[in-house]
Order: sequence, then C-alpha cells, then structure tokens
Amino acid sequence: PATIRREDYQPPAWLVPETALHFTLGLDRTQVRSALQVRRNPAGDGSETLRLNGDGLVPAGVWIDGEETAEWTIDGSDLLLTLPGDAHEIGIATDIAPSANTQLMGLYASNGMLCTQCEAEGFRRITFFPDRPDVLSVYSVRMAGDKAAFPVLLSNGNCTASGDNADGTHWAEWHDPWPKPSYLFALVAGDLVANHDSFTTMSGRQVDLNIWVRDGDQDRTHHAMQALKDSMKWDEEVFGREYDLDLFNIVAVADFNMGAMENKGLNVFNTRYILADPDTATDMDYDGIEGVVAHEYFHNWSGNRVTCRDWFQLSLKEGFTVLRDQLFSQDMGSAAVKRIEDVRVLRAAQFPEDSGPLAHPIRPDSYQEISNFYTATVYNKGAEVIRMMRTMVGAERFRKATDLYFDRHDGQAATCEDFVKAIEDGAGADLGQFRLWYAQAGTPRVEARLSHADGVATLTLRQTVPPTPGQADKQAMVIPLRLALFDRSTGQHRGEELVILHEPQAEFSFAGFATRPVLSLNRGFSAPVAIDADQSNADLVFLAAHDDDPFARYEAMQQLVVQHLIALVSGGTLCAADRDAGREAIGQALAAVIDDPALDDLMRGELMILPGETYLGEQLLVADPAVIHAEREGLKAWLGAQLKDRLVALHHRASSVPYSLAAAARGARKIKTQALVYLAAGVPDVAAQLAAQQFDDADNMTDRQGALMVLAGLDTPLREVKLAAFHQRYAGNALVIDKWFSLQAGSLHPRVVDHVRALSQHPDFTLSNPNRVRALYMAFTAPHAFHADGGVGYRMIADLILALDPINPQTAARFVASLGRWRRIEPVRSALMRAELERIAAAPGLSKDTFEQVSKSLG
Ligand code: B3K
Ligand code: ZN
Repeated sequence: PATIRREDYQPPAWLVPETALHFTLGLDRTQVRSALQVRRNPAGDGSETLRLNGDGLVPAGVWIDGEETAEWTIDGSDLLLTLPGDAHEIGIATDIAPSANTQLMGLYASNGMLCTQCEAEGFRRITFFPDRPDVLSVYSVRMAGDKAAFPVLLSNGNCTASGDNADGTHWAEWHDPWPKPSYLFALVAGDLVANHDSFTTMSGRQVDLNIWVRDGDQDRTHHAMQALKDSMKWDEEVFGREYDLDLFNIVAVADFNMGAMENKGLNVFNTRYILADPDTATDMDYDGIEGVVAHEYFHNWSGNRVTCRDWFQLSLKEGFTVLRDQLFSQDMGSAAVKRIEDVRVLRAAQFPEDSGPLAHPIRPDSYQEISNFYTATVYNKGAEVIRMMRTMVGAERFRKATDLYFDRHDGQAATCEDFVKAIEDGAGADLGQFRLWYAQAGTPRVEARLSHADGVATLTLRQTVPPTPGQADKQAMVIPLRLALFDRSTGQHRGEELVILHEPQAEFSFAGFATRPVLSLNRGFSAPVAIDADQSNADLVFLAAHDDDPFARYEAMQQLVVQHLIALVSGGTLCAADRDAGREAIGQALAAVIDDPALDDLMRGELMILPGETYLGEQLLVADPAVIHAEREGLKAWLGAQLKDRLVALHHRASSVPYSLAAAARGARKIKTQALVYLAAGVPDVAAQLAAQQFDDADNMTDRQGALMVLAGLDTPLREVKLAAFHQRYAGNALVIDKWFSLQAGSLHPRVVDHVRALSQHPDFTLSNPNRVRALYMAFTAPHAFHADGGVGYRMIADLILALDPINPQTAARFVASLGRWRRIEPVRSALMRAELERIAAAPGLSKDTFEQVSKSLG
C-alpha cells in the first residue's frame, strides 16, 4: 500500500461549493444520484483533471453539465474526469449494497436500519467525491424509501420538506446551511423513536433536541439528554461557543466501530454511549456517556466549524476536543478524580504506544491507512499537549486565545500550526520550542534530584526523549512542571510553583529551608512525562498522607507500590526482609487511606487502586509478564489478608449507603468493590461470600458487576451460579451481555484461556458486532491471560485478527498492538508473539489496516 506523507500536501485542484444527493433507499440496494457544483480552485495547480475518490464503487452513469458522458476513466478506485472550464455540474449515479457492508464504513445496515459512518474515508464508499477534509460543501439531501421499514428519515441540518407517495414509500429533504467536509455527512433511515427535549441558547434561540433509539429504549436516554444539555450550556459559559442550528439529533446504533461520530447536526452513537439506567449501566458507564456526548457536541466548534486541512492534523480537532470534554467532566463531578482517571488512561494506553513500534507524534508525518491513527497518542496525548499550553498561559489567557482561534479560522480547514499560532497570538506567548510536542514522538523522561545545603534546596532536572521509529535523535522539549516543597515537620508547603524545563538539564534553587523539604513534582500531572525522582519510601508515605494536590497524593501511593514491585521483579536483589519492609510501608499507607476521615470515598477508591500490570511492565526494558503478575497478586493477597478486618468493615459501611447518583453514593460503590478485590486475593472464601451477598442484594449494575467481576476470578461454585443468573436476567440486552463476556475474558481465573475459547463458540458471540468482539477479546488482551504459558493467548488473538480482517479490517487492526509489544517481553514469549505476527503477515489478502500495523510491528 502507498504511504501518504504530510509534506506532500497539495491544495485541491477543484472545489465543490454545493452538493445535492438523492437516495433511493433499500437495505440490499440503495441508489445514489449526486449533483456536484465544481469550481476550479484558484489556489490549486490548475489541473483539468477532477479526481473523485471512490472505494468499491462502479459508476452507473456520469453526466457533465447535464449531458451523459462516457469520457471518464478509473484510476485505482477513483473516477477521473477532464474538465475544460472553470465551473461545471457533475452528475454521478452509483448503486450500493448496505446489508453487504460488514466494514461499517459508508452506508450500512444495522438491525434493519440504515446509517452512515464517513470519517475518515467512508464517504467514498457512498458516492464518488473529493473525499478530503479541505473540500467544504453545502449539502442538500433528498431520500425516499419504504415508509414501514424506514419511518424516520434523517440527515444533517434541517428538514425542509417531506411527503408520502401512493406506493407506500415516503421521502424527506434535508438542507445543511453550514459548509462541511464529506466526512461529516450523515444519513439515517429506520424505525426509531425519540426522546425529545429542547435547549435555549445564550442568544435566546430554541434548539430542538432528539435522541433516537429503538422502541423500548427511550427510558434509557435521560442521562445522555442531560449530558447534552449540560454540554451545550458549559460550552457557552467556558468557551463562549453557541450551537448554530435549530435542531440537534443523536441516533444510537448497535453496530458501530467506535464510540460515536460528530456529524453536523446528526451525531451517530454507539448504543453503549447513550443507553443507561441504574439496572443496566455502571457508574463508569454513566461517566462514559456524559464524556462522549460532550465530546461529540463540542466537536461542533472544534472539528466542524473549524475542521482539519488534512488527516495529519487530526489532533487539531481530537486533542482539543478531548481536552474540552475532560475539562467539562472535571466541572460536572470530582475534578480531582477525573484528572487521576485521565492520567491512568494515558499511562495504560498511550505510554505503551509511545514506547512501541507504532509510536508516532501527535501530528503524524505519514500513514498508509488513516483509520490506524485514531490513537491514544492523537487523542489523549494531544489533549495533554494543549493542556500544557493552558497551564503555561493560564486559563484566562487561554480562553482569549481560543476565542481568537475560532474567530480566525471559522469556516476553514486548519492545521495544528494554525492552532499553536492562534494560542501564541491570543495569549501572548512564545511557543517556538514548544512545537516540538507536535513533531517528536516518545514519552520524555525527567530525572529529578533534590539536594539540600545551607538552607537552600536545589532541584536538578534532566530530560531525555527516547528514540522512536524514524526519530533516532531528539531535541529537548518544553516541560512545565508544577511543584511544591513540603516542610516535613509541619506537613505544609509555602505555595506551588511552576518551573519550566527547556534545556536538557537545569537547576532550580529554593532558599529558606532549614531542613531538607519533601518534593512534590509534576502536580496535577502538569506534563505528560515519566518522572524518575528516586524518592525514599518515607517521602512517598509522607506525600501519600499529606499532599494537598490530589493527583500528587495518588501518584505517591502509586510510586510507593511501583518502586516496591519493580525492585522485586527486576533482579531479585531484594531479600525477604526488604520485601517485608516494602509491604509494611504499603500496608500502612493503604490503612491510612482506608481510615482517613477527611477523604471522600470517590478519592479513597482512587488511592486504593494498585498500578496496573502494563504500567509496571513499562518501567522495565524487558518485562516478564508472569513474574509481574505473580508479584502484584502476591502483594494484593498480603494486603487483603493483613487488612482483612478493615476491608470487611469498609465493605460493610459502604453497603449501607443507598443507591443514588450522588458522589457519596458512587464513592461508596467504588470502595465496596475495591475492598472485595483485595479480599479476593487475600481471603478468597470471605470474599466469595461477601461478593455473592453483594450480587444478590444489588439494586444497581455497579454493585452487581463489581461482585460478579470478583466472583469470576475465583474458584468457587458460586462463580457459575451467579454468571448464569446474570446471563439469564439480561438475555437480549446486548450491552449487558457484552459485560458478561468481558467479565469472564478479563477475569483472574486460572482457566480464563479455556473460558474465552468456549465463549467464542457461545451462541451470543458474533464477529459481526464490534462491541461483542471487543467485549470478549479486548478484555482478554489484559496481561495475565494473554501472556499464558506456551503462547495460546497470542495464537487466539492472531486467529481473531485473521478471521476478522476480511469482515471488519478497522476493528481487526486494533488488536495488533497487543502482539506488537514483543520487543519488551522476555525472550521465550517474545519469540512466540513475533511468530504470530509473522503468521498474520504471511496471510494473503490482508487489509491495508492490518497490513500497516503488522508490518510496522515487525519492522
Ligand atoms: N471523530 C470520530 C472518530 C472517527 C473514527 C474513524 N475511524 C469520533 C470522535 O473522535 O469524536
Ligand atoms: Zn473526537
């Protein structure tokens, strides 16, 4: 496959100011007739050739200025026309087969409805078009179809006319006044019902809001609707952004490749991010819905009104929109807990990506298949990079700068450089060297050493940026670090400072410390870097108990455990006494967390979470996943046994809090299951009884799922009983059955590999639904089972990739990264992982998506 390069960007030769589309809808066959007003681009290369991208399309007819023509050629899958003048009308007819579209890109069928997914390059599977984000067009859509099969007909913008035909069909016309790139086009036709509501914007316009779902699901849309209204209000207040149409539609679809899609005025969502009620959705599901609804809504400005010039600029809209949704969620709930969760996601998903064969800058330089670049790096690291700018200039100046950005680039297809320039101009900052964050991949490492002499504390910072594929040598980055120095005796610090490291190495001095202070660095995770501060257990215990920055407190707790476990797994120099001393320190810190009356339970729950196995593995050049798993479980078991009474009491206290969505009740549910997790490791019989009780008593999914998660990992007869009860209770509810698959595939049970093999043959399992595939196999790529002895886990994932690739390459390619970690794994497993990658690479007819990921992983 061809490699597309950022540096090769050329403006389009032709523009398409207006597009009219006419659909005759059918599940098996849909006819598409387009009329494109094309204009020669004065900024283009003057070429007479109009290139219209296609993917799997055959033109059934082509017209130039109303005359049918045979003067067209096909180049690869694109349609080429030679046009003499500067302005023409092009007509094209195509026939497509939605029900045969298993890739779920373009127009496809899901449970008898028709819907679209066009980002990034799906529109070219519907009709021939310059399918690139810098060609903005005003769309008019007319669709007609069987009224019984498709009573609801939706597209972008406003419905301008509709009517019935005598033959049982009906039709609707939609017009979107805002010029948009083809990736934001959407069409939905199906038997849907809506939860209707409305929102009055800051200038007093009333916007009709609809969330469309299948009949029976209406009652599960209220949380999503509230999130939508909260987002609309928040974006007005915090970013000054008002909605710009009189109608906002959301449609929930059961078969969807990702979370949701921000099509102008017609967002399409995975049902997973819309449907919720206490009986079927966990607290985490509720938060996920709030975050994704906000994210897609916020794209209306960061993505739609200002879009991307080309796909290399993806982080322009995604990084910024992730930051916006993170700030929103911080404001809606606990800011501290949200920040910790976002960092945990970054470390679990993005850090490994940045240190592996698929590492790329947040603004990539090349790709083969753009779908492979919807990554944690572009999204989550992209958000961190913009968050750093905000930290450096302050929230107020940042707001001025984003106002300037929206103002300056409204209606344009912009670049990341445009964004940074607007922040510079609007906030009055110099971001020259900072731009390296867009160009260099890899997680910078900062070594911090604090010395103390003559009343002065001196902090020496050294940064290194590791080599990544195609980038051997790196320049020093701009790294903003929030820090505080604590007086050990008073437990206080004298105010937080922001130091900015520009050089490979720098020293910062702080006078007036009679005794050596305790360093709290990278507070709030002000920079997305790995810190090596070489702190003593005593310092970490102090910070875990006293730090007033919640993230730093969490971090101290994590670091205490990381240092202990890494010392144990990386060499065995630790004697039994060291192990005991480490455990004691962790045990005391955890006991203090459980006992601290000043902590709210949501935060307590965060502080109780042990660092994950992937994050632990990241600390080592070459990791043995089995040893990491054993040591981490060993620690958990020791803590569970040691703190048994406290944990049982905690579980008991939390169990008495009645269900509500209030923070205190959510916190209680969180620590309840946390307590079970430790008890399951340390005193499994006690845990099994408590979990079964929690399961039976549960009046909500958080408690029920938490209890079942613990039971699924235990060797107890209760396991089968409760799993069967859960399945029976929720038969037919796809989203809950997904949980049933995930709980088993991600469980700590020693026979999980056998369980997953059996589940892949279960009548409820199918490769055609991405949610179901991810439920079973993504959960399974969690370290312990995936790395099972002999490589059976690797083989299962490779078999899955090979089976799924012809059906849904985008989803198949997502599984490659787990095998791609082979260079960082001990030699025996490493060879087995590599062999599976080679087996995939040798398979004939691989998709571009999977080919790119596999070849890069081997390269
Ligand atoms: N922009 C879409 C992602 C599209 C992914 C295409 N492979 C959802 C989002 O980030 O909001
Ligand atoms: Zn997005």
